[in-house]
Amino acid sequence: MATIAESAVALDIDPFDPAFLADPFAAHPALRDAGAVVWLPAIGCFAMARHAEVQAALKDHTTFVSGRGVGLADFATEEPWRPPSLLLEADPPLHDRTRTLMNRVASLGALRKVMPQWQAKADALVDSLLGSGPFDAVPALAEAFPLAVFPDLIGLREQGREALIPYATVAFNAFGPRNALLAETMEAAAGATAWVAQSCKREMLTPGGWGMQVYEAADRGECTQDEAERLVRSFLTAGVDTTVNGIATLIHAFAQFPDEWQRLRAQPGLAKKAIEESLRWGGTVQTFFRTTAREVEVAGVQIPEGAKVLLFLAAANRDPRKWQEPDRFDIDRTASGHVGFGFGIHQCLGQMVARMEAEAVVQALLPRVAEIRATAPATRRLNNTLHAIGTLPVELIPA
Ligand code: OVM
Repeated sequence: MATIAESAVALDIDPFDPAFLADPFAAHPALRDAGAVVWLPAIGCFAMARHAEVQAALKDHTTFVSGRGVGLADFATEEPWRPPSLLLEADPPLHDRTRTLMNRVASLGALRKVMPQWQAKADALVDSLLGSGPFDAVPALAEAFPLAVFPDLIGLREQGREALIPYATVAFNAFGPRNALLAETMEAAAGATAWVAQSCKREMLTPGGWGMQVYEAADRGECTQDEAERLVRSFLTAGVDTTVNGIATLIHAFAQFPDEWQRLRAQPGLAKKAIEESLRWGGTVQTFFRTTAREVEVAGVQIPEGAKVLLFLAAANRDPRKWQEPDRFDIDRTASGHVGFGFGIHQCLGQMVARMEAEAVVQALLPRVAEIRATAPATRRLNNTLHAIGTLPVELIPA
């Protein structure tokens, strides 16, 4: 039965404008309330910001494809800034082959083995920060911890690991338009990009690490050696800036909601739920695009084939149609069902790495820290995709 589709409501919002990026949550109500699907003339894209439609679009990966890029650029007509990811920017059947291989490498069993070492490192790091007055938790904790564990997990060479953050910053900026933010960070990361490219090569990887295990899968015929190199690049791109900002956001959440820290101290069994809630509330990965592979109607709006659709994951995670008091960080709510890691076949490959890093940090803080006290307002580091924290001045008051 044919339905007559309306056209989408146009909204005069530029989601890559610096003012928008500085405070995206302020604009989310307007995006959600304008309609289930809106049109953003500033970027010439459709957009969805409600939980139900964002989740449904992520689930329908044959209509809302990734192979034409998950940023603003349409790979069907525009040259990608780097060879496309074989996971993120691929559709089945290619995606399923690479994802199966990578799932086997990034397994929960492999992570459980390293957890005791990670916990010891997190404990030592928190001990070193305790009772020594105010400090910036971004470099001292949110960057220090992932950099202390993740490169070793992959099996990267020691020299130059600090390149991982500026490289990822560019990769996440590159999902947006070619704006000043991208240009500045790209220039600053020229050396970092070369370091990352070099570090993906087999001869640069340590035996036993997840990087080498991808090459061993290639030896078994599961992918080519060239594909292995690019799959290792996925670990290096997606695995650091995300967890850095996820941990910074977790610390920031408890500094902003001190009662929730007291509640967690009283009920440490809520740690996993608290981490899940920080993923819902935090919005580290704000957005991803899809491209329509066919004409499709969503909530009465006709979207043509070949359209870019911007999915506001972070707005969906605070949609009052789905969550009660969505702006409140509430460690005891049921946050599962959030789309902070996406949904469907592309759902974050490294989500257990991210959760285990957060868990190690929380378990280190819990017995040691009576209060996570903000000593000055946090500042933002603008990014076209990430809700990134620039500085996070805090003091850890010993228990
Ligand atoms: C990739 C990748 C995956 C997820 C996120 C991401 C830059 C990159 O496969 O390269 O962000």
